[in-house]
Amino acid sequence: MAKIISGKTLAAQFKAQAAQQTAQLQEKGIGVRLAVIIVGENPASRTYVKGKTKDCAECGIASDVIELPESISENELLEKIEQLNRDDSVNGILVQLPLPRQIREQSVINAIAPEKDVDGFTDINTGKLVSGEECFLPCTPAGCIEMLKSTGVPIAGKDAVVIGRSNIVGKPAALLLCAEDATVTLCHSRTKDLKEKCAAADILIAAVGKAGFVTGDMVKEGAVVIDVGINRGADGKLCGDVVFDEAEAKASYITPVPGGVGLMTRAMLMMNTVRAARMQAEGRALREKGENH
Ligand code: L34
Repeated sequence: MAKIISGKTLAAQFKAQAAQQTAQLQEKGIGVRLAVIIVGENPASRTYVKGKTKDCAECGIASDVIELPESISENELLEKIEQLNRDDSVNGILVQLPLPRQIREQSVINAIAPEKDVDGFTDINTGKLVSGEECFLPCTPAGCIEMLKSTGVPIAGKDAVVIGRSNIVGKPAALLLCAEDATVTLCHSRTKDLKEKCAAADILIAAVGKAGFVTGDMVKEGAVVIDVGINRGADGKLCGDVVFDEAEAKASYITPVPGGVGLMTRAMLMMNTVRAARMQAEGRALREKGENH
C-alpha cells in the first residue's frame, strides 16, 4: 500500500511560509496584492478562483477578483490587463483559463507584465524556464515537484513519465523534472506503447483530464504517482486521472484527488505572489537610490 502525499498538509506548510513573508513585507510598509481575472461563468473556474482568494486571505495577501462577461472582446481584456500592469499596488496578475473562444489565450497572457506573471505562463517566463534562468514557475508543475521532494525519494537519475503535453502542466512539468536530473518521457494522445512506457516509470505524472485513464497495470511497483487530473466521475464526485485503488496497491507514494495537486497549485501561487511583491519592492528601492545620485 502506498503512502499518501497530502496536498492539504504540504500546502498548509507553504501557505504558512507565504503568510510569514507577507507579514515581514507588511512590517516594512509593503503590501502584497493579487488580481485575478475571470471571464464568463465556467463553474469549475469559479470554484478554483474562490479557493485562490481564500488562500490569499489566509496568507494576508489582498486579492481582487475582476469578473468580466463571457462576451468580452480581446481588446477590452487587453486594456484591463494593461491597467493592472500600470497599477503599482498590484503585484500579481492571473487570468484564469480557459477563456472564451473569441479570445486568443496566449496573446492575453503575453500582455501580462512578466514581473507580475505569477502563473509563469508568459512567453518570457516560459523561455526562462527552458533556459534554466530564474523565473516564476508555473504553479501546478511546481506543486508536483514539491510533492515529489516531500517524499524524500531522490528525483535525479529516475525515469519519469509525464502524460499530457499542455502548456500549463505537461510541458513545464517535463522541463522541471529534467532540471531535477530525471530522464523524462513526455507522452500524449499519439504516443505508442503508452501502457508499457508508464509501467516502466519510477515517477508517473498524470495530466490527461480523463477519469480512470491510468490503471493499475500502468504503474510500476514502488513508483511515485502524481495525479494532476480533476474530473467529475460518473457518480458526480471529484476524481483524478488515476484509478486510485489500483495504483495505490502498487505505488510507494501517491497523491489523492481532491486534496492533492490542486491545493498545491494554490499554495505555489501564494509563494509566487509574495515573491513578486518582494522583487518589485526591491526594484523600486534600487530605482529610488539611483535617482538620488
Ligand atoms: N491561469 N488558469 C490559470 N492558472 C491556473 O493555475 C489554473 N489552474 C487550472 C485551471 N486554470 C488555470 C488552476 O488553478 C486548474 N487549477 C486548479 C486550482 C485549484 C484546484 C484545482 C485546480 C483546487 O482547489 N482543487 C481542490 C478541489 C476543488 C473542488 O472542489 O472542485 C482539490 O482538492 O483538488
